[in-house]
Amino acid sequence: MTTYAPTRRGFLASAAVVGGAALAPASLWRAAPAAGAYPAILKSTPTTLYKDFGTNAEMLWSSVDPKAYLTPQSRLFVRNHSKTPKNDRSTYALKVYGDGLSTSRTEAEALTLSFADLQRLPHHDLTAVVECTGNGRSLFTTQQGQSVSGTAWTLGAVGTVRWSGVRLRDVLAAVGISPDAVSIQASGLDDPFVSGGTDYGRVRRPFSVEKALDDALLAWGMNGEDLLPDHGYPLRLVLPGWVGIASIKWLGSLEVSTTQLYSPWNTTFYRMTGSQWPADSPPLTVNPVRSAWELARDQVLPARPVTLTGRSWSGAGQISKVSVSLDGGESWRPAVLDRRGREDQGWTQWSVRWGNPRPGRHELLARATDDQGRTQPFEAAYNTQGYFFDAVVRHPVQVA
Ligand SMILES: Nc1nc2c(c(=O)[nH]1)N[C@H]1C(S)=C(S)[C@@H](COP(=O)(O)O)O[C@H]1N2
Ligand SMILES: [Mo]
Repeated sequence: MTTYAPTRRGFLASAAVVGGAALAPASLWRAAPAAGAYPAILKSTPTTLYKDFGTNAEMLWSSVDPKAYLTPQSRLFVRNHSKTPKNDRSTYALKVYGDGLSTSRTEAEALTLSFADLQRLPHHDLTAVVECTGNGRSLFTTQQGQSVSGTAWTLGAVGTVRWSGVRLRDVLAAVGISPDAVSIQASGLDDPFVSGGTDYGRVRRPFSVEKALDDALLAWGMNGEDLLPDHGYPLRLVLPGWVGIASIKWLGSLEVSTTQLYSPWNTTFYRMTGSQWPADSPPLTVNPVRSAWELARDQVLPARPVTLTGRSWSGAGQISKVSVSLDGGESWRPAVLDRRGREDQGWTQWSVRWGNPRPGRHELLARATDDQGRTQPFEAAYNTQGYFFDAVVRHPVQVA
């Protein structure tokens, strides 16, 4: 996506487009392009920080500040099925309905909760990784020689942020939920997703009542700021540790049901597909273990001792061990775990001293294990949509 020079008309147009503009520093806003056009992503995504995929943009690992544990909103990847919608906190309403409420309600009879209603519930914060199911997808091709469909992310469709909001279990207790409820469908307020001539309707995905009552959050804040429009303003669902698609942005409704609910996002998309997978493979939920170096691919390093840094994360728990290789996988040593997600579900920062980088091309590898005993494999399981690339990445660098 192009970043346009701010013209007078551009500033006025972008201010009119975005209800929450006053909540974020002006520098985060992308000026509007020509009259009538409306960009998919509203915040600025400069090429120094992002790789641009049009409706999606990934964080460049080479731009990550090793001293910052949290990913700033101005640097967090964006994944939009259509485009960031315009929402206004003062008129916002969350609809809650379904036969799984203590008093069954059709969609037409939905309870509506205003932003002020939600803010009256106990506030809760948590730190968690947010990561796209397809993060690392391009490595199926570049590292495993396989072709897959979807955005060709490298490893930057991930971040760790501090969310603020209210627990979904407190919201459900306030509206009244039936003991027979099993499934909740979250729907976004963004435009319907149209792809290959098919209109799939609004982005929506069901999840278990068990997850809802465990650690699900309805979030209005990130890292102490109001959510930016691109990240779900005014309210999004957060399902910590689960695939990014589970955390529906611009949350418009929750349908609570006594029967399992379905949408294209748990049947067609975000399941393992391909000849080696059963036709009824389950919807993907908990993210795997992955690692990244805070370096560009093919980054040029000087031929003198250097401390290299990176991060590892898991949807299932804390990282307990990271092994690294600086010689293409011939020898391994433990990385120093510098800072972990002490609470909640953030990532772990690590470092390794490279004492004698010799001129030439080298491959750096990092392999993490989580406290559930899951270790990154050397080959990711092939699937046609390129989900869950969790293999140890061979990261090329040049020493000159
Ligand atoms: N309503 C809605 N929610 C959504 C999406 C979307 O397109 N629409 N994309 C999902 C996907 S695939 C991911 S990876 C995350 C990305 O969150 P972010 O853009 O805030 O980083 O949002 C999820 N929630
Ligand atoms: Mo995603």
